[in-house]
Amino acid sequence: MQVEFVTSTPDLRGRPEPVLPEFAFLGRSNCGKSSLINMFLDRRDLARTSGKPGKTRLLNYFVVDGRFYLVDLPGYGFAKVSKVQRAAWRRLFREYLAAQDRPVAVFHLLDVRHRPTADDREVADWIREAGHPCAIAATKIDKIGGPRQGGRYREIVEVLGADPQTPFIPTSAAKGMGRQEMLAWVEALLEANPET
Ligand SMILES: Nc1nc2c(ncn2[C@@H]2O[C@H](COP(=O)(O)OP(=O)(O)OP(=O)(O)O)[C@@H](O)[C@H]2O)c(=O)[nH]1
Ligand SMILES: [Mg+2]
Repeated sequence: MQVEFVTSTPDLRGRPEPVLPEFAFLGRSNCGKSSLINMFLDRRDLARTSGKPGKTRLLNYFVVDGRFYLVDLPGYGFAKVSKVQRAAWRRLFREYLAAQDRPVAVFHLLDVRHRPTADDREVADWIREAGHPCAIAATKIDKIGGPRQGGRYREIVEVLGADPQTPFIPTSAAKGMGRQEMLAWVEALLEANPET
């Protein structure tokens, strides 16, 4: 897998050319997003290394094998942000998800240990309204014993109101679990949309 950082942009006008399918990683702050992106890309520290002060409101674009973009969005739902920052991320997320001018698919990340919050539900609604293909990735599954996992997965699907057809991928960045399933979903979508 060949990965290059492309650009960081605070708004949709700064999205890179050429247009390629975009796989956006969305999740609550501390859900394990940077760790999962690094695991998915098979890089130790790529998601962090794009970081500069203020990165929290930027869309970070990586190009993978020249075929698709991985888009790292700011983590949402962090309790300590100001009203102004919260409004800014809502606007950025809404704009990004509502735009229909680029092919977008979403990995929605949820920490397996926590019941999805109102923020998680709202983001799930925006993804659905936009009609983007979406896979749910439960993160940090190594933190939960096997017998409890099924119940956690069902709760996530239920609370989000996800369609039962929605791909659900248990992952652990710590144990390297779920990467093949994520790649398979990406490949299936790329093959289904060869014109993009
Ligand atoms: N056990 C375990 N811990 C994990 C896993 N993924 C992430 N963590 C831990 O969870 C914490 C947050 O991980 P990050 O990857 O930084 O999460 P993030 O969503 O990018 O967080 P912010 O960017 O700060 O919002 C760190 O302490 C990680 O080591 C995992 O698969 N298993
Ligand atoms: Mg992070």
